[in-house]
Amino acid sequence: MQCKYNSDSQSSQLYSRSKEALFFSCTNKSVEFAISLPRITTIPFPYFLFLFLFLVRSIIIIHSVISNTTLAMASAASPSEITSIKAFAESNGSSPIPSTYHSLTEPRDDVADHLACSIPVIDFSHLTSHDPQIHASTVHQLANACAQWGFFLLTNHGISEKLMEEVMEKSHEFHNLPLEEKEEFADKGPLTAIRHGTSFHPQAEKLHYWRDYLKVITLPQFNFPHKPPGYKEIAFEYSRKIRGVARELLKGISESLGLDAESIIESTGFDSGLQIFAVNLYPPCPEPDLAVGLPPHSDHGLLTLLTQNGIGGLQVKHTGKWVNVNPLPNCLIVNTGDQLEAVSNGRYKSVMHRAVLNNRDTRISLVLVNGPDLDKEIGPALGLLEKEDPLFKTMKYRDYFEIQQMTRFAYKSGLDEIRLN
Ligand SMILES: O=C(O)CCC(=O)C(=O)O
Repeated sequence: MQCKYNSDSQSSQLYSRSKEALFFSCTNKSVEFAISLPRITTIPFPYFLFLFLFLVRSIIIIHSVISNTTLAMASAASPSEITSIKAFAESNGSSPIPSTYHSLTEPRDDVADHLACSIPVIDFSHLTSHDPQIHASTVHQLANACAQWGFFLLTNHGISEKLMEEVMEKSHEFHNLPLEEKEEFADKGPLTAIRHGTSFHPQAEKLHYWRDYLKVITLPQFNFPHKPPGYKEIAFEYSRKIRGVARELLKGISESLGLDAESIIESTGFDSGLQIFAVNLYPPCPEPDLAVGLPPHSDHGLLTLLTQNGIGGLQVKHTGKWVNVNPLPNCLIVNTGDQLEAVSNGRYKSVMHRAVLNNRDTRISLVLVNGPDLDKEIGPALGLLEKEDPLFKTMKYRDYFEIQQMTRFAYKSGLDEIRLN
């Protein structure tokens, strides 16, 4: 390459500074560039510096755009491949979450905190009391709790603290099993006996939810994973105790509607009914203001009984506002489901609730949905229809369950599909 020095001392210096770079360019690339070299050497130093810095900055910008695009592509591609949000969260650390997990629609902090302490508390031992006055007054409280909130805290339910701690501990152990150990339970559809998965329904939904779950049908037949050791036995005991509590609550609820105590149990075939035992795990989320553990939804059964590992996150919609559910120690959180709204002919609403996240602690909730017999036709209780018109169609719980599973992705209540008028 032939290059001449300019006699101007500033430009000469410049030339020698730029020589190395040009040398590489020339050897690797074009002759044209070598030809234009003499003109570059005549550019005054400030302009050259400006051009040089501009070039460096452009390279940095282009590099960052390329690497962000690569990241975004990886994020967009990965959610459908995420089979466990727990595993993903552990590897992702505090990095931004994939945009498909930006599923929080209403701010989680926009809550009516002053209402949290108004969530009704029902003393179960009073409901089962042989003292007619104590029992009657508790039935009255139950009526108000179901009609006004659809949510209440249940104390003195008779399930030992030890059993509740053990089932929680085993549930944590289950979620801590290596992924390959849980593969045999991979979700194969809503009425499969045992299913492990993540989010709501990753294949069908557009936005994903920061939750892993184990869902097991524990009634009318008991199913459960055979690992970790001892989990199945503890879960059996817990499932049956919860069913007993739900049965007593339904008797009180029947009475509160002016029906015979056994009326709802008989008309729904409750004693051969469905129970789904769900174990939700919500790992800490680095962006809890963007993601949600579970979107607003109602439950399909009659009564849901929930307990958690001391970490809050459940919110209930009450008079148009989200309210944090702050449980009392060792209580159960109870909510009314769609089937109870239908049976009570709309008197006891199935209430929307959701699970929000935090960036510190893993939250676990044990959620036992107690429903009617899948093959029983369910509709407004006949005793109520003596004085009022039915508000819901009567249909088999199995058929309703299918409708509900389909509508939940559209954030609609399955009840809208069976409402009359
Ligand atoms: O984890 C919670 O608090 C809510 C769980 C729930 O609503 C569900 O599993 O349907």
